[in-house]
Amino acid sequence: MSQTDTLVEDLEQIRSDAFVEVKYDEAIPNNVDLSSDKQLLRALESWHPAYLEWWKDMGPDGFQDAEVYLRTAVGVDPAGWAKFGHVKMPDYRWGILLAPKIEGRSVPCGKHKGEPAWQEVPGEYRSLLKRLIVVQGDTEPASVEQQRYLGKTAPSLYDMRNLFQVNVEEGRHLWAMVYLLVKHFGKDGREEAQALLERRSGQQDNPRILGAFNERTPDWLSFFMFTYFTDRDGKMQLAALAESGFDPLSRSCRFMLTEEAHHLFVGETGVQRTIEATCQAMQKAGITDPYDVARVRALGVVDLPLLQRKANFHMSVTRDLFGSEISSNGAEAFSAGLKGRFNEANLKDDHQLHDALYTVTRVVDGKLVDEQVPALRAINCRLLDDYIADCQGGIDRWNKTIEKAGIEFRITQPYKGFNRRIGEFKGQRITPEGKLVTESEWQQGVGSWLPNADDMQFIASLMKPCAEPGKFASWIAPPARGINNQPGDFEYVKIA
Ligand code: BYC
Ligand code: FE
Ligand code: FE
Repeated sequence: MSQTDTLVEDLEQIRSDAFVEVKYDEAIPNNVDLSSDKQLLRALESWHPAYLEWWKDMGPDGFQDAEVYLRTAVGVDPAGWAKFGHVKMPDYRWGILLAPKIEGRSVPCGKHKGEPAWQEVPGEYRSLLKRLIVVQGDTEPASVEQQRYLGKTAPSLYDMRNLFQVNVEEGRHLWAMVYLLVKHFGKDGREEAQALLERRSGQQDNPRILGAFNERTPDWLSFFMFTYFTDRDGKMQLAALAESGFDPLSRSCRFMLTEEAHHLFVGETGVQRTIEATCQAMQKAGITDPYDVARVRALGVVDLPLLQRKANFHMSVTRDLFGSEISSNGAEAFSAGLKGRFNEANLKDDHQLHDALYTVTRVVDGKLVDEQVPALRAINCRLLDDYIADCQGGIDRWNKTIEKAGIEFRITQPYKGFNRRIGEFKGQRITPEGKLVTESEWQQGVGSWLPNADDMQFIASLMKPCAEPGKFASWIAPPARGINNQPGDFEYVKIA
């Protein structure tokens, strides 16, 4: 019996356990009683083959027949929601899972605060709500497309498995949004669901909606930075949407957040292990100067200044994903009660922001100035500030490793306005230290602030695949422990 069969058997077992209400005997695993809504079921069943076709065309290139040690969501109970086993990715059970309904839940913010949460789409906000769901949905397949060639250069089977785990779950996140579109938005919802399979990351004539999702993720350092910084936008936006007064969206996002934690873990530990390998190699070679780049690179590890430039790129591009700091769209989504703030329920204010102000940094007459603006209009700025604070934890842990190795170097976050294309700082030239500079000063400095051609070439030269169980490429240290406590030489991916 193959491992896949065992997994299916385990799932059967779990299905029969009374406490789990996820149905795995249906074509589309779900805990939303799909079988009782024939029209919805038909719509999803007709989308399913198109999804699989998209997955085969745009999902992990060259590994569709590999058996991957994946976790599958089998319930929404926080104590035991996942099951592990080797599966071929196209056979992954992409399901529709909502977090449990909270009885008596009300709209948490905005002008409808305190009214019962909506179970159906509030007519007056239909198009705004649909737009939010479409934008959220669009990022999920985009990231899979961006990462589709990485399997071939994986630094280990462990890392390859983590990549594929993230990929299948981003696929499931697409399902989550498509379910909402198809169930709640009729014909145009079905059209949007189709369009989500048609846009392509980086494609000229039909690109993905948001900027960062059209950038390339050409190498594993980019992947780890992306999963640390850009999946963290996912965390923040999902947390804000989990506060939605539209209850089905809230419940979808609450469950998605459970999966998101692993994506952030992959990013944080990926960068962490890269730093570990660098510090160990430097110590062994007796190099203490982090700027002795040629010697560090000769050791087959990533120099720390390059890591900083990579981080600068991913942070600045991701900050653009929060939209303009001052935004009428943001204000409307909040006052309509469609999208809350980070941690809305625990904030101590009126949750309506009647007379509240918020400090936004703007560029006025060639200077950076802090202005008090109505908090309602600064909703995006606030989420961005919360995001920047949330990024710091992992950076501090990375720095601990560098400090322990006795190397004088610290990874820092660049100034908020550095390298921005959206919002208040768009069109300005601002250094990572937060100094407004001229175009020529920018051109002079940019090679030391953002990855330059040399950097990218060097990173590419490190991307030698390492697919022997328990072995790792030179530039990355092994993880502290295996996935689901598997031993170090576990065969996470059985390459066909
Ligand atoms: N690129 O008032 P504005 C994730 C557009 S990540 C291109 O400034 P608004 C994941 C904007 O669409 C989380 N266009 O901003 C992570 C609007 O266009 P329209 C994704 C941009 O609307 C890793 C116009 O500019 N989820 O899950 O308040 C792997 C003016 O907009 C950009 C969400 O984003 C940009 N960067 O806020 C996998 C949540 N920024 O409508 C997955 C849902 C803005 O005038 N989305 N524009 O044509 C939202 O909440 C909002 O749409 C945004 C923008 C926060 C994105
Ligand atoms: Fe996602
Ligand atoms: Fe994610």
